[in-house]
Amino acid sequence: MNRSSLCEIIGLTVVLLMGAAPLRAADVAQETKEQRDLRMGWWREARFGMFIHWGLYAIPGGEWNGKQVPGIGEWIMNNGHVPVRDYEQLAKQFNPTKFNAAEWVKMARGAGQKYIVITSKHHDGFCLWDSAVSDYDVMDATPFKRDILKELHEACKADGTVRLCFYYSIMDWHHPDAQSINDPNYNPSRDAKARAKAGYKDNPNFGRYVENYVKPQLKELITRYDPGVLWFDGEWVPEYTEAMGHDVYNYCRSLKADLIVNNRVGKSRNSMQGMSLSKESAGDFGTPEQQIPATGLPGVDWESCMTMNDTWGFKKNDQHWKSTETLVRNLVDIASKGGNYLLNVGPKPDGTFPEPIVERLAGIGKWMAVNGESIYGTGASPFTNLDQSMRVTTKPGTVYLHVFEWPKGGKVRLPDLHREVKEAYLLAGHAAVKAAKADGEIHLDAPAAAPDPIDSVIVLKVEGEGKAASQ
Ligand code: FHN
Repeated sequence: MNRSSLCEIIGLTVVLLMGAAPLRAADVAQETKEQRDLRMGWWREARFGMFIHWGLYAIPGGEWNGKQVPGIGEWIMNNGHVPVRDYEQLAKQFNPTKFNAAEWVKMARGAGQKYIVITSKHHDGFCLWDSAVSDYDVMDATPFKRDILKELHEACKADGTVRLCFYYSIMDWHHPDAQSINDPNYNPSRDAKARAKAGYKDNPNFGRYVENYVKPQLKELITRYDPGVLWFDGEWVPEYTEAMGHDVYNYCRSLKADLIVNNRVGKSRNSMQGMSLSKESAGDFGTPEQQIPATGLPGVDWESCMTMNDTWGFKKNDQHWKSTETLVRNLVDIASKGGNYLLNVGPKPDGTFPEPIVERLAGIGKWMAVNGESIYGTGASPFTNLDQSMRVTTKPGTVYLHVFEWPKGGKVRLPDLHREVKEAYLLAGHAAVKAAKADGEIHLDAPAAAPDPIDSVIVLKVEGEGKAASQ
């Protein structure tokens, strides 16, 4: 047995033991690199997940009293200045009779997505599960009276390939101890000056909200539905502090030792738009949003969350859809920088996905069915200035060359890898590709016709197990 597998077994044993006994904050802080690598393992392998923004806001779908409300669909209560008492009436209309958890999981699996992150509770405070600490939930406030998260948990368990994860908003426009005391709908700006100008007053009971509402809800979500990730958001409210973030992080991990938590459990987004993890901030991965960091986030785990159109929650009139080509190339670009891609779906009020989303998920799935091995479990490219028509992802001993624009005659040129290329072939169909070193480059003579119009992958088997050398 070699050393690395022995370490893995030791690490696994320790994590399993840690899993058995509740973790103390000190245990969390003492996590070794091996233990962390083990805990993050499935998430790094997954590389591609489905974000789902679904809740009462799907019903108005961007319109209120017959008028279009600007901005993202799930913010309609705030952007439309809808009084809480009017907005909460939507619960009486929430009856997504076409909701089918197994169908949703099947679509994620079909697209090649290995995890689902669904809004258990967004900023509006409405809960998609049967919460013992709230009546503002799908079981008590709606005619639907089905525990959506429970059904998704069961569907993911039955499927066995897609992990269920939860988004949870710290900001809450409905709970009296959390909502703005200036005006329940007022979203405390992330900018302190703007807050001061608006005369924003902190809610003096926010600490009670965290202790008596947030933590009990997190305990319900973690102990009932076994999520892989807790994806926090709405952390920018001024009453929520980094210290609270560390406490909530440790609390969640004490309930489930191998849980993964994003960096918005703390306040690191404020430093670099959530793009990096500072040592003093809580959380396990960075969360760049609607962007792909130009050079990735070297040295930290990170995940780009992005929409397919311009809204997270469903909006009837947002037809500004990204092409399947763009979505696949985003996935490849992110993986080539060592990140995960969390691609969003905003289901309709009846529980089905908008047709343009269904089409795009199928198109991505078609590409992933052939080329998934060049994404799952890969690491970042060793190159810093590759031609923009190409990307590289890597595994030990293997380089995946992604060619977006197929060159004339199939003559592909790659900077020198400083490693012998033992074999080269097309990932689609495995046709051999001639590889030779010349003029400080690798010359690949591939078929004249591109194997795939979106991204054709050439596999290079290289000498040695280490990462290919950078330029
Ligand atoms: O305000 C939310 C927004 O509605 C959406 O949930 C995004 C997704 O990451 N997060 C916040 C904006 O950063």
